[in-house]
Amino acid sequence: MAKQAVKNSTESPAVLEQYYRDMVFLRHFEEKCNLAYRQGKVGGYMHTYIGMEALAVGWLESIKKGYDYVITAYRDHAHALLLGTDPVAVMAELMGRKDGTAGGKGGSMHLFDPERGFYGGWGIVGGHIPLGAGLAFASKYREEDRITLNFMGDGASNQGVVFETLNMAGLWDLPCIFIVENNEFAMGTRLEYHAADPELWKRGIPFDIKSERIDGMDVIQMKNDAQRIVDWVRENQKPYWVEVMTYRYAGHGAADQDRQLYRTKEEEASAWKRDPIKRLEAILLERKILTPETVEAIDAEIIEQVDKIYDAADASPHPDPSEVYDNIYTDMDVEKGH
Ligand SMILES: Cc1ncc(C[n+]2csc(CCOP(=O)(O)OP(=O)(O)O)c2C)c(N)n1
Ligand SMILES: [Mg+2]
Repeated sequence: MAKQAVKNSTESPAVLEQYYRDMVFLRHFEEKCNLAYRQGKVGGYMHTYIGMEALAVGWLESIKKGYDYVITAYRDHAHALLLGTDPVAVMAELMGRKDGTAGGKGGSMHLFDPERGFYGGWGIVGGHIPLGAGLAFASKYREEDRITLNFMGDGASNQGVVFETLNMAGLWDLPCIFIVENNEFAMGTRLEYHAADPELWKRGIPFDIKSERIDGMDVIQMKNDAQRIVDWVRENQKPYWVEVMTYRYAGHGAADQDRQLYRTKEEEASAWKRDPIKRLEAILLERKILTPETVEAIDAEIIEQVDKIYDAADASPHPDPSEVYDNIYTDMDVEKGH
């Protein structure tokens, strides 16, 4: 079925090229983030999405950007960038600078851009899942037809709060899509060692939630499946649970330099054969939408674009020390409740 969807895909050449550009942009952007980390310009934790690009591109292409809600964990650069958050602000946030999305106080794990429907960027594994259900509840309560994409990792799907949230989502028919980004690892722990039943797709079933497993390494297939599910949830105003199969090429975070403690070089090399960027590139070349020359030109163009983003972010000043206590607490009017 997967192959057929790709073969029969009706996306125009321009759309397919855009998916390609988006994925290449994310890859180069995050390679630059890794460089900035190694240069000591990024403090705290940082987790890249390298290898998983097709997943976010497919899902975010299938929603109404800026209208629907999106929430995820700390592996959040791709989601923010694809929703249109200024890449300079994202890079500056990683570097702890004034022009960052949170003025440099949030860092890589806490990107946030509610104007574009992006509600973070959260560091506590599984902790944001009920918040995502809350977003879906809000749109239902207000009788809007927004849907919420509630992303989590395979490890996060074991957290107790996820099961409580699924119960409420099933009970209250929340228009929320729970998306498990199954990249086969929770830090250094392989799926089989952390999940009693590694078929994570089944976890919505006890809560009467439609559930399925899909491939997240082929962007065309991903987009088709995501669109079908997004349309169904918008139409039926009910939740959906999806396990998306992907792979994390990098270490867990930028500080994880010992990947061979939990997986072999051979496994990594074999996983690279499924690289979603190369996979789409092969299709574009085969359909003559791109040539080897245009592939190279796109790459060079995006590298230059990312270099400029890095320079602009690096030119942003560090926040003034006098602002250290700003935006930590908010003044609340107890009478009004906000
Ligand atoms: C409640 C909680 N426990 C432990 C951690 C430490 N921790 C950070 S990431 C992580 C692994 C999560 O793996 P997964 O959900 O598969 O997401 P991935 O990193 O693969 O995207 C752990 C255990 C945490 N941040 N929060
Ligand atoms: Mg994982």
